[in-house]
Amino acid sequence: MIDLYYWPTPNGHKITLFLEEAGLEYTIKPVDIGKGDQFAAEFLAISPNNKMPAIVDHAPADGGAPVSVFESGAILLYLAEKTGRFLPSAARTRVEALEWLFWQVGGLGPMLGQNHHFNQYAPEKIPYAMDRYTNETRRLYGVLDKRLDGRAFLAGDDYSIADMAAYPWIVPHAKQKMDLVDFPNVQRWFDAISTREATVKAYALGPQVNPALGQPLTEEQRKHMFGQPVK
Ligand SMILES: N[C@@H](CCC(=O)N[C@@H](CS)C(=O)NCC(=O)O)C(=O)O
Repeated sequence: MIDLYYWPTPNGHKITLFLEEAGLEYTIKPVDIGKGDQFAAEFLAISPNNKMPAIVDHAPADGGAPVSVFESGAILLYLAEKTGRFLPSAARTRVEALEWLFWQVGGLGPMLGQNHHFNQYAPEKIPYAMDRYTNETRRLYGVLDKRLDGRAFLAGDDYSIADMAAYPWIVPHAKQKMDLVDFPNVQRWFDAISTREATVKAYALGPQVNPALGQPLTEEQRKHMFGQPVK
């Protein structure tokens, strides 16, 4: 059994996408980042960077003590290795999946996260920052579109953890000021993933875990999410 420390955000969705695809049993442990759950000592013991997602695998492959993993890319890789699924085994395609997984966690996620911050959440409208991250988002969508030209998925013919990492960041494309009409390969890939049964199930969990999903943030939520104390 796997405990998934989760809140329905793009990084959280990555892991429910995998768990639903693989049909692994898991229990959701909500981490309400708007209430500050990410700073609780028990959570920090699992995820020292005070961010979800994280998992605890109570039945690791070696049969030993439970294994905890933080960072969405590390979790996807751990789960792929545990199940032998969604990561090609041939060295050449495997490294391609890893390249695009790392591209997501090191580039697409952080840059689009700043897009969300400055376009949606920042208390002041800062045109330089809004333009900077909207332009960077457009550039990254272009990179994704080029990669998907002539390929069904990021690592080739098969859906992999690289796609599971990238897809949730493309879901809010309208809020990022992107139009998928400008990125036809991304549109095709996006539609193919959106209609997978596991994707539908994973996204249905969002409003169950956070009934206020999609509503504007309250001052209290902003304080916990963007005003973290530095120790
Ligand atoms: N690099 C991390 C990023 C995770 C992340 O940014 N999580 C956000 C929500 S999407 C979070 O937990 N924020 C709470 C906080 O920063 O206090 C990963 O890929 O897992």
